[in-house]
Amino acid sequence: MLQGQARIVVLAGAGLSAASGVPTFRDAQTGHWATFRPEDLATSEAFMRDPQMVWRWYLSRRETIGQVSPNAGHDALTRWQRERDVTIITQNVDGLQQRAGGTVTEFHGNLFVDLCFEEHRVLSATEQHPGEPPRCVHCDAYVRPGVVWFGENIPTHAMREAEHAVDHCDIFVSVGTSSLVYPAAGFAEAALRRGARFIEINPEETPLSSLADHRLAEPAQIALPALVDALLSR
Ligand code: BV8
Repeated sequence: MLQGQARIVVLAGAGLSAASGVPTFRDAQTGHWATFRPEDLATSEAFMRDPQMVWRWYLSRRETIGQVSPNAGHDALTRWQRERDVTIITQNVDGLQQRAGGTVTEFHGNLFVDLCFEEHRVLSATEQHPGEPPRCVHCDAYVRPGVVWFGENIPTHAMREAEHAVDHCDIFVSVGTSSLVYPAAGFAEAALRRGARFIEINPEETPLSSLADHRLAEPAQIALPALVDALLSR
């Protein structure tokens, strides 16, 4: 099915970065953050209510991710993308697939980008007054992370890229996602409606598992290298 000229879309979730040591959203938060649910912190309401606390949460995640490396799952996706028609849509904000050399559509933004909270434009370090959070030198609003918060729309360019890829794919592969967060979780069904095949790679079941043509109930760092080796060796 995956051989030849098949047009493949891969939707990646936090499970792909788990082997690198990045806690998934479903993992209990550790340490100081253990008392919070990510869905409650990753919102503009939480940021407006307590900018310092939310900013510190993002700083701690930047620090964690700054110390980890892409894993064999990321490397396999990059290898696959170099040899075949593979589009990678990532829900992850950790930048690890790019560090592994892949080209991705960042559907939920990027943790390491700083935005002006009011103007919603990217700010370089020199455009910020230091602080927790820093402030925009142009309008004095708080600086926020360049991620898509719950309740916020997906960036237009990312949505357009993703929808186009899903509309034209032969096979839709979801890897390491709980398939709970929309609109990303809606892509598998959109692909199926168009007659594409659906492969799910996840050690756990998800609400979409019953729709999959094939399920690889394996961790991504094991399943992806094995799958890509098998495909590229023929
Ligand atoms: C929006 C950035 C329009 C922030 C994130 C229906 C339609 C539209 C919207 C909604 C809807 N229903 C509800 C909504 C609202 C909401 C939503 O989906 N809520 C959920 C909780 C029900 N969606 C939104 O708000 C989206 N915006 O729709 O705009 C709109 C506008 C106004 C009002 C309404 C709608 C925006 C969603 C983006 C949120 N931002 N991230 C940040 O990072 O701080 S999403 C965030 O959670 C992550 O980025 C990630 O994408 C997601 C968690 O999902 P996963 O990646 O799947 O990770 P998870 O931990 O859940 O699961 C890990 C999986 O890996 C598990 O299954 C596990 O078994 C597996 N695993 C573990 N280890 C491995 C593994 N798999 C393989 N290998 C391993 N080794």
